[in-house]
Amino acid sequence: MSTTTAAPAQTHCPYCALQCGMALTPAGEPHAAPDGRAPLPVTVSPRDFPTNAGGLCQKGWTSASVLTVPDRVTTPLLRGDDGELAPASWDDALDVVAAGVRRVQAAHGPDGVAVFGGGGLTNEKAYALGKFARTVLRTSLIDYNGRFCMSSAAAAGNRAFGADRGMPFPLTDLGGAQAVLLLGSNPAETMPPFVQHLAGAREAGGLVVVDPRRSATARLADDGQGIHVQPVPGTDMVVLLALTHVVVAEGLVDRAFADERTAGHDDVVRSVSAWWPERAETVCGVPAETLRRVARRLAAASPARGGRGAYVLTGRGVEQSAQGTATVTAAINLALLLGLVGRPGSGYGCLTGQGNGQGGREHGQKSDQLPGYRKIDDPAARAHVAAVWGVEESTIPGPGLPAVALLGALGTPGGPQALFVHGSNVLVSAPNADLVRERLAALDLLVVCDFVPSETALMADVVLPVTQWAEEEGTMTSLEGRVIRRRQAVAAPGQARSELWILAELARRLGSDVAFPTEPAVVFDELARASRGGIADYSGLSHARLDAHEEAGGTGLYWPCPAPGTDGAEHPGTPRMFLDGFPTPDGRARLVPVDHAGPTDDVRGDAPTYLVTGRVLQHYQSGAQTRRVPELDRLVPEPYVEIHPFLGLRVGVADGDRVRVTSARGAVEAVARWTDVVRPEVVFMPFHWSGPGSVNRITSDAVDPISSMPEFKVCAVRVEPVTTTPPQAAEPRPDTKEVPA
Ligand SMILES: Nc1nc2c(c(=O)[nH]1)N[C@H]1C(S)=C(S)[C@@H](COP(=O)(O)OP(=O)(O)OC[C@H]3O[C@@H](n4cnc5c(=O)[nH]c(N)nc54)[C@H](O)[C@@H]3O)O[C@H]1N2
Ligand SMILES: Nc1nc2c(c(=O)[nH]1)N[C@H]1C(S)=C(S)[C@@H](COP(=O)(O)OP(=O)(O)OC[C@H]3O[C@@H](n4cnc5c(=O)[nH]c(N)nc54)[C@H](O)[C@@H]3O)O[C@H]1N2
Ligand code: SF4
Ligand SMILES: [Mo]
Repeated sequence: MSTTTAAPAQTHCPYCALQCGMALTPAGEPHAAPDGRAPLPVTVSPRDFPTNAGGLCQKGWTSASVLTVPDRVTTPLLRGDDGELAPASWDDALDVVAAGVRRVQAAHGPDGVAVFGGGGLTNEKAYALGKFARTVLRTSLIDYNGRFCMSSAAAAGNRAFGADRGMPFPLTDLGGAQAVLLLGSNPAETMPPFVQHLAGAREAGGLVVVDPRRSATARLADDGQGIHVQPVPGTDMVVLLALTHVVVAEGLVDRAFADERTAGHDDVVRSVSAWWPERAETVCGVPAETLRRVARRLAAASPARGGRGAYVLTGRGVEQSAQGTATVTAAINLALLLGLVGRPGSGYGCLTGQGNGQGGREHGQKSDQLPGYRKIDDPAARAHVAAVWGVEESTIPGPGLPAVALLGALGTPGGPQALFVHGSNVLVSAPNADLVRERLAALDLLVVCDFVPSETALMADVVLPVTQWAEEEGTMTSLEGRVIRRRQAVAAPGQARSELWILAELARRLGSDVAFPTEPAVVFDELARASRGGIADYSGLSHARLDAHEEAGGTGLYWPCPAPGTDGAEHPGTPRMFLDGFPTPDGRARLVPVDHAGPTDDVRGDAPTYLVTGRVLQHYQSGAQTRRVPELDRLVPEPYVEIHPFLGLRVGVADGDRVRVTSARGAVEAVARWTDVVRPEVVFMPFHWSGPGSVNRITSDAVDPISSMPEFKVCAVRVEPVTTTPPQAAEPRPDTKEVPA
């Protein structure tokens, strides 16, 4: 691997939405790696960027390892007649893909081909992918893994505020708060450098963490000063309704704010009247006194009561639920009634997860969306984007299917028979994953773009090798809506190519006359034009402006950042949204009454225990990247089940035993870890592995009716010792197959 420049590249971490600043110094001399592995092409060092302030987590520190993993995909792979994947030339591979698309679409029409994108793609790639689907494939069927990630918070934010920017304020604002209510989020493991921004609230005794586990983050609040609220899984709605009840009953509502800046106050007040804390306690298991204490502490921090400010933040623990949109709405209602939104020093935010989870949901890879966070069924939006793309408005398809429904339709009669996957490992990360395996196997053509042979890639007919973060230019949008530059430090190995090039080549082969530029800066300019006038307006931004801004000491610019108006002045970007009003028709935020329904797959006689799922510090998502980093793999090499000793004793599972966890969808097996961080009626499993302990084989694919987000977090299971031989997977796991070099 050769280096393209000797100066350190000022860029950001490849993984999560915190987008910690890092510098990549190309190794002048081959840089020795531990364990006799291939030399690392770059050295990672943290930068002093506002989100991380010089910190990185273990994943960030070791991220360069993924550049040179031994099984990196460096040539296109085609599945041969012998059923094995074998190296092929780009020409042959792309010809096979183009011929497959033509064959499938001739028989099944444009929707015979579907596309699945990812929240890790740069803004440029996400934009190009949405454009490719709509203009070249002309399919309505495109969606992405962001549907798994924050779609409920997005839906609730759009409904309440008229816009969805995960955090409509800079992360560093949190530092000044007197109270932070963190629901279903474990940043101490999922965004470690984020924790420093909670220091102010902690010192003020105002950090409140709501999690059925005493997570690493909950422990930060468990020191007698903060509060750890430990509800029964799936009952956050009840916690929030009770908190709101107390705020109303004790006269803590910010009436001036509610009157001036919100609509729907009376309905919401009525809707919480039946949720007095003692009643809530019987459902959510949180002592009534704790609920009162939390409500009072939040209110005391609110500007209306002279406090220093308070934030309500949500994570996947409350969002990945069939009532996720409603639960986030309840959190927003609470924040609005306390007067916390749209004023400096307070706010509601969602901790968006993936590296470009924010930008990835703005540029048109969502089934119902066009660039600029526009709706695909809005005639004005269609006309605007059609003009930028140079196509007839009528040729842009309408809304397609959201992720779970899309995956469920693959290979069915009338469903899509071909699928492109860009940046997701659905075989491990989608709910009810054994069904997803069946659906992928039923496809006529599966094309996966990746830089590692993920479990999903190993099922493909064609694998196309792509560049990864240190090998490419582009932009990402952090969880705060800050648009930042990803910069190239090294050349890509072998024949790996950018997806921008792949899409352009396919467009040409498929006879499209729509332009697909391959220079990221040029793609960005087009994206900016397409977004102009939309909610997520990037039209005042360009790579050149972002670079110049950074050279002058800046740290990225926030959308909306419209193009200069008649006065020619550059827009400074919008660090804090909603200060002057909400982008709703009447400028007011909407309070929407919601009520508790409970998990779709709730506990019962034969499945009396809750299974909750989530993450560990060392692994990222489906583990496709971090399981290949020896330092991380060594620390957490296999799936496990957190189980309370009381439950362990009752069902006969000792610490270290193999345990079987069975849901209505099937069974998985893993090692039991006795711990009192979980409630006794709850077991917890991280989802980072394939194989017999791959928890998504048993999670529920029930979805939220508004956001279509799956209910990953809570389902009902039976827990028992493994006394018989482990149930074998129906077929050898693809991760055990040999990968050609
Ligand atoms: N190490 C690591 N960091 C990551 C990632 C990763 O895979 N690994 N992924 C990134 C991405 S894409 C995302 S989306 C974020 C996710 O970041 P988080 O939302 O922080 O992560 P999770 O572990 O999925 O869930 C958070 C917590 O929800 C709790 N929980 C489960 N059920 C419930 C419930 O019913 N109610 C409540 N209140 N809590 C519940 C779990 O116990 C867990 O502690 O992390 C990002 N950062
Ligand atoms: N049980 C359970 N399941 C969950 C969750 C949970 O909390 N519990 N969380 C859900 C959430 S929030 C998320 S975000 C999903 C994430 O799960 P996935 O969608 O599977 O995400 P990753 O594991 O990050 O997979 C990304 C894949 O794309 C590749 N990749 C990375 N960058 C690029 C790129 O630029 N181009 C291309 N073509 N490929 C790239 C990586 O190598 C990897 O193979 O999992 C969801 N699944
Ligand atoms: S917190 Fe997120 S962005 Fe920061 S180093 Fe870790 S994985 Fe990377
Ligand atoms: Mo996510």
